Amino acid sequence: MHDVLKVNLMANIHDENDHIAAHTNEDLTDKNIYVINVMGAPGAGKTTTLKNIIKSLKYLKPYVIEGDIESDIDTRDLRGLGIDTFQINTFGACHLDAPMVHNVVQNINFNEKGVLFIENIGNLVCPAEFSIGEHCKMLISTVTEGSDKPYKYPLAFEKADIIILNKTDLIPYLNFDEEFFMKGIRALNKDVPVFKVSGVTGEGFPLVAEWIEKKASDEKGVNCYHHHE
Ligand SMILES: Nc1nc2c(ncn2[C@@H]2O[C@H](COP(=O)(O)OP(=O)(O)OP(=O)(O)O)[C@@H](O)[C@H]2O)c(=O)[nH]1
Ligand SMILES: [Mg+2]
Repeated sequence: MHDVLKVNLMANIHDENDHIAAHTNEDLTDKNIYVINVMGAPGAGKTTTLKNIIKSLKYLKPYVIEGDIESDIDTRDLRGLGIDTFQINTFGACHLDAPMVHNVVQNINFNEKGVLFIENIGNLVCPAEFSIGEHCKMLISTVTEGSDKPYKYPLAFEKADIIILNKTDLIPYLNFDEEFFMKGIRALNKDVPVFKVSGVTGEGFPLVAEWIEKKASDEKGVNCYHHHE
């Protein structure tokens, strides 16, 4: 395809996506729902981390949308814990987009103020390119992926409003270089908070939950959606 045509086509896709994302964001802000786009590689521990953060929430009701290419394994897991969870299957697409999320959100009865976690497709590249109506992007990175990930997959680290470093219980068995990891993050994203957690020891989740509840209350009623540049 001609390069100029391709660039214009991509710009149109992003404009249309962002228009719908802004609409979802406004609608959910009005309903006092704080929306978090949860991103990370396959198996980074997105679902495990969500379960642990949700246990530590004090004031906000949790809602979850599970994005998966196929299967409802994570949705059944969360529903089994009594968490209001809704499924999106993309049947091939490597990321969620704003229309998919908008369709599901329209049918959810948000009966209490809360936080909506949207677990994106396990992928460290594509989800970072598409807004889906979130107030905040959470990136889950793990010590098992290696400390060079901010250098190799910069966009996700650059766009994140909060970064979770997961599976810290495994550090003794790996050669994870935390200083190198942090240096890579700081080159891309000067002020992003980085929380260390472990689903095995339970370390770190109360601080993450506290951060979320503070952000949600600071931004409650405010449309803080930023347009895609
Ligand atoms: N050792 C250790 N294992 C963990 C931790 N968190 C998650 N796991 C394990 O990592 C595997 C993947 O966790 P999930 O929570 O399913 O990861 P996910 O990112 O939701 O995976 P997908 O939805 O398939 O992309 C599971 O076997 C978890 O038990 C942790 O903190 N430490
Ligand atoms: Mg999962």
